[in-house]
Amino acid sequence: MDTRRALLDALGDGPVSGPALADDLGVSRTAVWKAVESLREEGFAVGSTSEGYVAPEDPGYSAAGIEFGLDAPYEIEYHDQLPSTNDRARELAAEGADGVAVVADEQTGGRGRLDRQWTAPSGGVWLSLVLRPDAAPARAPLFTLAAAVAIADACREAGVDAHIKWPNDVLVGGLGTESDGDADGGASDAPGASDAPGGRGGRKLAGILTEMEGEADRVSWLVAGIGVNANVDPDLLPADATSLQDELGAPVDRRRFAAVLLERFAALAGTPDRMDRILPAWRERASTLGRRVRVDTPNGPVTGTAVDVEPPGALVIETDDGTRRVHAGDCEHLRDADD
Ligand code: BT5
Repeated sequence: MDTRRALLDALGDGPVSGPALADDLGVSRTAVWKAVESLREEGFAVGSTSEGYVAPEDPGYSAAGIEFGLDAPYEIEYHDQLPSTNDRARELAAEGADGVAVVADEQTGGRGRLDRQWTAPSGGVWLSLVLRPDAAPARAPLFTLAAAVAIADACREAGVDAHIKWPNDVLVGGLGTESDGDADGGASDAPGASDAPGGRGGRKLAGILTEMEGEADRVSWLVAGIGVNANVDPDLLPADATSLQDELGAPVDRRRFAAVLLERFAALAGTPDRMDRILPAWRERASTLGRRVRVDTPNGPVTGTAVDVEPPGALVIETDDGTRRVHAGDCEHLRDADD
């Protein structure tokens, strides 16, 4: 274990002197002193008293809190409140940043796709990762899929059985196996009556807004904006939304959640050689494949059975008029009786 983490653990039960810490941790006194200094630099204010070192106050959900123990090559910029983490991330991207995750406890002007609003009260995980990947702009959708996998895995680790709806929603429920059925099942039973962009297929827990700037053959910067309703009261959210806290009946540790999310994302999309893993991982966690869907594309609706997702993220749909590939749009999972 990292000396700094061991040191924090050792201080958990009260003050411990430097020599006693060195003994406990099996390191030199200089190593103890260095670990204390390095913790202080990172925002963990380890105290000193006549009885020895004292545990710092828990930095909580903050840059130091998220970065500590984070096994991914990202730096955290934390704000209590921002209009939109994507807007701040775009500013940083324009200044040349790479590998920075902008995190806010609350957003006052959160954005969804197509200028939709994203409700982002205090308690969520609102995070935008600035990247400068060595990739062609056409591959950008893969980063959205990787983010969806990372979110789904972080939710599952927290104990919520989340699944992905193409291309960018992470949902809970709606698979026809729950006694309470679809969240919108009662209110919008008439075919086509569901006008929520999430459509049928479960309660929306998270969404992704990927933005980028690039030249013909190379992405200049990419911002993966991730919004997860973590510890949010669903009364504050749109009607077809849910939160981790509501699903679990208790708040989640957002520090851990954000760290798992960033680690999973880095494992899939951190370097070009890993990106082959994205589509198989996405397929495993998706609830869209094998379902009847209607995708509202910029060229009109496409209805049929979703059979696959192809590079860099196109949904393959078998329709009555043959196979169609859709690259963008809002996807609605249909029940068998709908069309
Ligand atoms: C999305 O758009 O799902 C992308 C959301 C991305 C949000 C993150 S938060 C961090 C970063 N900073 C930002 O400003 N944005 C990103 P879309 O698929 O267009 O879905 C938007 C629709 O979802 C809205 O029109 C509402 O119907 C619904 N919605 C809004 N807020 C929601 C919430 N908190 N939970 C679930 N659904 C929501």
